[in-house]
Amino acid sequence: MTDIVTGQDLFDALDINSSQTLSRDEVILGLDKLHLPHDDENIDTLFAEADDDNDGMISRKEFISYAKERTHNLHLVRNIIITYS
Ligand SMILES: [Ca+2]
Repeated sequence: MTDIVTGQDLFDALDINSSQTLSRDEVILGLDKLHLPHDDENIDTLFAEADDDNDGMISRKEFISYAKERTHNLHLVRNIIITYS
């Protein structure tokens, strides 16, 4: 495994039905699948920060833009995934 997890990788892991958009339920299911802790506040924050057009879905473009701004946090998520997988 490499030391780099990209926003694309995380989007693909969360996009369970490969629709190229993430719904709130899909994000929750994806985080559950990855055994990542989350709560309503986390999800609210994610959508408030990432859903730029406020359509209730996070597109790949929105997610990648969000992820690029938060590379450090992605590395933390990656470490959590490795630790608990
Ligand atoms: Ca959106």
